[in-house]
Amino acid sequence: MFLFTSNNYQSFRKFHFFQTKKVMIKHIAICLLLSIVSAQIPTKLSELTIKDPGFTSLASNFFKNQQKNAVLLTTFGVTGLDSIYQISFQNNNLSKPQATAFDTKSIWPNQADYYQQYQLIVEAGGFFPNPSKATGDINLYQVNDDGQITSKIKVSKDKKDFFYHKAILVDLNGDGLPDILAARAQKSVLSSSGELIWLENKGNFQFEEHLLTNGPDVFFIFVDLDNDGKQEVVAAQYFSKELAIYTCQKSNWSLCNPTTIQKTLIDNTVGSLFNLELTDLNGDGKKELLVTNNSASGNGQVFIYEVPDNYNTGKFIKYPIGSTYKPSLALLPGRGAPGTASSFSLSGTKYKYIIVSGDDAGVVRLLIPQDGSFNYKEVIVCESKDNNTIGEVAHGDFNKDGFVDLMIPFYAEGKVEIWSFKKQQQEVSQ
Ligand SMILES: [Ca+2]
Ligand SMILES: [Ca+2]
Ligand SMILES: [Ca+2]
Ligand SMILES: [Ca+2]
Repeated sequence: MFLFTSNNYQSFRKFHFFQTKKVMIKHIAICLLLSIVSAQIPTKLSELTIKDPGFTSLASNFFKNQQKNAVLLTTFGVTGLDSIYQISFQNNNLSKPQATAFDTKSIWPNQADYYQQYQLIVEAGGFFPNPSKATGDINLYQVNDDGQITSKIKVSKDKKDFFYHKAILVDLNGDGLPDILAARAQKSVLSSSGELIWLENKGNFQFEEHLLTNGPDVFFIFVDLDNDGKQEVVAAQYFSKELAIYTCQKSNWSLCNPTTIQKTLIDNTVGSLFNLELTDLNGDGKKELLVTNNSASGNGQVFIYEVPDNYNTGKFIKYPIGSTYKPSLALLPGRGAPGTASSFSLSGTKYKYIIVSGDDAGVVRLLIPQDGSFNYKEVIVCESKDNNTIGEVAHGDFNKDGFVDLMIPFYAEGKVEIWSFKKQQQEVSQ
C-alpha cells in the first residue's frame, strides 16, 4: 500500500512532473520528426523552350484512347498572334515532354481548360493593353479520342473592348447540353466594368447570350457555398476590388437576370482580387476560400477565409498566410503580384499543400501545412532570372504514377519546367 505523506506527495509531484515533461519532450520530438518526414518538396525533372508561356492546366485523359493526360499551355504577348499548346510525355516519362501547338492564331488566351466528359477545350481571351486585342472571345475546341483537335468554334459575340479571363462549361438550364458561364471586363483610362453572362447552348454549337448581372470581371467560381444544393457565384473582382457572392433568387440560374441576383460582399479591403478556390484545406469537413490579391505595391498575399454557415449573416474570418509579394519593375503599368494560389493533397497528409505563383514577383512558393489552424511553412520552389514574370502553375498527376507534378511557366525566360513530388520525401531546412 502506498500512502501519501506530505513529503512523498511532493516527491510524487516532482516525479510526475518530470515524467510528464519527459513524455512531452518525447511527444514534441516525435511531432517534429513527423513534420519533417511528412514535409514533401518537389524537384525539377525537365524543361521545354516555349516563347511567352502564360497559363497552364491539367487536361485529364486528353488522349482518351490511351487514357493519358496532357497539360494545356497558353502563350500571350502584347503584340502578334498567340498560341495554345498541348504538352504530353513520351511513355508517361516526365523527363520526356513534347509540346504541340494546336492553335497559332489565338488572341491573348487567358485560359484553356479541358472537359473530358464533353471532349471540349474552353478558351477565353483578350486583354486591354493592346487595343487590337482588347475585344476578346470564347472558343471551343473539339478533341477526338486520339487527342487531336478537330475544330475550333467561336461561341461568343464580340462586345467592343470586353475581354474574358474565365469561362466554364456547365448545364445552367438543365436540358442536358453544356452551357457557358463567363465573366468579362472592359478597362479604359477612365472606367472599368464587369459582366457575368451565360451562353445558352441551343444545339449544333449555336449559343445565345444572356446577361446575368454586373460586377464579376475576371475570376469567379461556381460553387455551392452553403451546401443547400444550389450553386452560388463567388467572384474575385480585379477592377472593382471586391470579393463577392452572387446568389440567384430563382430556382435555376438560367431564369435569373440582374433584378433577381443578390450580391453579398465578403471583403473590399485587400485591393484587386486575383484568383480563388473553395476547398477544405484543413480536413475538418468545412470548406474555406483560398484567395489571392494582386498588388503593385508589395502587399500582395494569399488569404484564407473561413466560410460561415450562413454567408449572408455570418462573418468570414480572414487569415493572411505566407509572405507578401512585390513585383519586379513595379512602376510599369499592369505589374502585380502574386498570381494564383491553388491547393492539393499529397499522399499521407491530412492538410492540403498550397502552391503560389508569384506572377510578376518571379517566384513560386510552396506552403506546407503545419497544423489544422492555417499555419504554413513556406519554401521557395524556384525563382526566375531577375525575378521576372512566372505564369500560372498547373498541378496534378500528369503521368498517373500516384505523385503530384507541377508545370511552371517561366514567362519572361521563355521556358516551362516540369517538377514532381515523386521520391522527394526529404528534410526541409528549418
Ligand atoms: Ca443547357
Ligand atoms: Ca448554395
Ligand atoms: Ca476546413
Ligand atoms: Ca506524377
